Amino acid sequence: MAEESPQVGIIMGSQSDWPTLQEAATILDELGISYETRIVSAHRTPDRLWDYGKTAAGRGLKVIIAGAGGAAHLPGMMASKTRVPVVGVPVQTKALSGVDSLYSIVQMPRGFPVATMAIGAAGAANAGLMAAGILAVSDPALAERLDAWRAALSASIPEEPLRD
Ligand code: RP5
Repeated sequence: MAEESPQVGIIMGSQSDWPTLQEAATILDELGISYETRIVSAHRTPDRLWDYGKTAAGRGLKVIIAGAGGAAHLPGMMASKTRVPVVGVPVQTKALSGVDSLYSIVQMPRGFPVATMAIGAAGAANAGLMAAGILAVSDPALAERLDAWRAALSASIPEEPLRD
């Protein structure tokens, strides 16, 4: 579902963030949600960030998933540039395990929110599910697919643990 009139933008600060953000893309694929993927760095490509934020709503994006690590200013800067909801994914880092990313993303000033997920792969997958939930509010067919996805996950959890 990549690139076809994308409803969701998945952006990341670096190619090295892709293994994490891929988890969000996988969820969107499973739920049949169109998306695009871009490298947009707050520090290395600030003009690209500016243009992406300026055109996001007009291009029909409904949710932006933004992942970055370390001094992770991408989600917050994107939120300052567009009214499209931004879901932030703190990428795990070697130096500080992603706590740096988390703090950089979560602690936004009043007025410009970022819906901040958990650090790393689980956070990225949840970002995909958060985007799906937002879109499902006005898309009954997607709401049905999301309900089925959630029910399947619940059904996959055994009632009793396996014992050695
Ligand atoms: C951040 O710096 C990126 O989001 C990435 O998580 C981190 C390291 O980037 P690379 O040095 O791997 O390109 O801007």
